[in-house]
Amino acid sequence: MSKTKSLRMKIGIVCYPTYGGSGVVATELGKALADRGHQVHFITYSQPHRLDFFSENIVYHEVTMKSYPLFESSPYEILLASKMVDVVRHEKLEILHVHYAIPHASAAFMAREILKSHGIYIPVVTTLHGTDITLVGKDPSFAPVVTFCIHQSDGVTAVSEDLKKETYSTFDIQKDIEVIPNFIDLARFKKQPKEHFRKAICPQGEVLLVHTSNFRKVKRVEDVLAIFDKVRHTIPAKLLLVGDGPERPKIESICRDIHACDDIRFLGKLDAVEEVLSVADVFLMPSEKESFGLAALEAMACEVPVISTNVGGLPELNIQGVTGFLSPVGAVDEMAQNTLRLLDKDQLPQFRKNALAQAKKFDAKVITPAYEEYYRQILEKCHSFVK
Ligand code: GMT
Repeated sequence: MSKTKSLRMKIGIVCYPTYGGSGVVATELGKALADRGHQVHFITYSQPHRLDFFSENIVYHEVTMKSYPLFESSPYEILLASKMVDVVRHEKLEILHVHYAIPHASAAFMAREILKSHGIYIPVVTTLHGTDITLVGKDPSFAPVVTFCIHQSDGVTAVSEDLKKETYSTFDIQKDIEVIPNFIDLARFKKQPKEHFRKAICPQGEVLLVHTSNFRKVKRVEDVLAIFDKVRHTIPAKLLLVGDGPERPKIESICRDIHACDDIRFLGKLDAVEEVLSVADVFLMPSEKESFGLAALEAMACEVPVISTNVGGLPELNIQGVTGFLSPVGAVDEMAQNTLRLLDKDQLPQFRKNALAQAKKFDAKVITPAYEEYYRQILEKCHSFVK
């Protein structure tokens, strides 16, 4: 598997520390690499929320915000680049892995150029996560910098084949992009016996639908409610909404309009999402765009089949008629019909088994060595041209 297993590396990881797929993937990757003996240095503006424990192989470096009367906001990219220079020099890092192109890839480029003047070449790997390409990155106000920085990175990975394709079609990029998908810690995300919780939520034996997201427009949470509303008119049902974000007030107001407040619970930014997934029957992901769909993978690992749209990387994860069903964006009638198909007592157990089998293909134990191997290739390539 990994030729690098015995080669311990000093790796810098830069990510968004907030709730959100890219930060979760970056943090979980750092933890897995630390478990495999590498020294991992996280560089960001606050402690990543899944990094709340001690590990002898993990160090956290905070980028301190600075203000000055002339600045409207803190110049984060410059502060981050300066911190990267400092950490690379003093901790003798061998590779920098930045997650989400904006602004991490450009800050890393700046840091790498500064370090050259100190006689140090630090290879930079950029992982594209999705909205950095599909929404924000393609905006003309960002596109020239994103294109340049992707080119300048020593290595580029994307979390799905579809994101790789979209990157090539959106930007003028000739560089090789390696696809390394999202992954899951199967020791944490597994179906747990939480029947007491299920009884509390579904006292009359109702079916239970779950949605997890950051409640941004792109997640189309209003479609979750539309699907749920159609399902509950056929079969008694409850809905749990995990997460929070800008669309929440609108979603709360829809709940009132459709008189569903007693059947829907908002759980907020819950850390132990696997406990909720353990009692769910179906997971709903009607996103407008989704480069991979980490939240759906978490559900599948807990044996919950998925109703999703057929956009982006979702067809690489959710297999039509096997682990759930896929529909065009906004096709809420079809998604509601398919939810009812999944809930059929004779069908659901097999869908649950299939979902788990599919999740196993994205086991962190398989994907972490793929990143190690990729780092090794990039280090070899960079060492040969630096020599
Ligand atoms: O959309 C989110 O949930 C957040 C976003 C992020 O960048 O933090 O997630 C993106 O990256 C995840 C991890 O690689 C992917 O699993 C998500 O599909 C992707 N989101 C979108 O493409 C909308």
